[in-house]
Amino acid sequence: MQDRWQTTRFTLELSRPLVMGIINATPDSFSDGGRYLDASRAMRHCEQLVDEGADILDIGGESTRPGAGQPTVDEELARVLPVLRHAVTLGRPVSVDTSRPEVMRAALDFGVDIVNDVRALQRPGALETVAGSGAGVCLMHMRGEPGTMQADTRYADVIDEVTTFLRQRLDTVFAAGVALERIVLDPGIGFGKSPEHNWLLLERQAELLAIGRPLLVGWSRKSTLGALTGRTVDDRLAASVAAALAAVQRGARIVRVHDVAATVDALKVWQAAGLSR
Ligand code: HH2
Repeated sequence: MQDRWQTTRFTLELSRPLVMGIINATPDSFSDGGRYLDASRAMRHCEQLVDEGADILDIGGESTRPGAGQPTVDEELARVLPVLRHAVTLGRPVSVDTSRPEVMRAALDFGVDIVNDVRALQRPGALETVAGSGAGVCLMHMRGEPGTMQADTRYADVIDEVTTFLRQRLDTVFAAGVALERIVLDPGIGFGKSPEHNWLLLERQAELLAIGRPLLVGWSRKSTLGALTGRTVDDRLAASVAAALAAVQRGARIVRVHDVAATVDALKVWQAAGLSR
């Protein structure tokens, strides 16, 4: 079923595009690093994003920006758990942005609804952890590791490589016992890709949709938008909203964004204009 995402507590109808609001409880995220490292500020930010109309809250404790260092498991747990515990009380599905099975397990114990893994459940133990839960999952394509992924961004055929990878991960995760309606896919904008690759992934998004599961995409404030507009990371609101709309117009069903209020407004206009039909 293409238009539904089954998560632990919520069945998300994808008949309209959903907005996933980002909360980075990290010291070093590329756009908001350090702003929400303090748990109480991160909790307030969750509340604010709900007020602004976020459909999903995505909380992470590891920055994946190129060259970012990796926290220890204990550091990552200490960053995200207090925020997750609060977030699950806010009446919206909550996602944990992590690749570590230890963090997934602890988050799932708190009732978190979705595991968003930029490494597509490839770390030992991650697949089993998610399969043994009822959580939704986002499987993302990334080539290499954040520390080095931008060093070599050559592809023979980026569309073929991304679709082949996502199809294989979908098959593997399904075979491990995760029902298809629990899975969404993500091309991983900016993860081991040049701006040209990212634009091509948007232009030819239909080929990713043909895999048969809904697409989640994250263009928000990314450097490809900076390369196009010449704007710094704090000045990419208009470009981020335009990219989210373009992705939705090309069939994405969930957009992962920092600027929830602006994106929600833009999507309301998009729908009122009849573009969703
Ligand atoms: N992008 C980032 C992190 N997690 N997850 C998915 N599914 N898709 C994405 O495109 C994606 C993601 C990077 O953005 P951000 O979280 O703002 O930065 P950082 O990794 O530096 O914390």
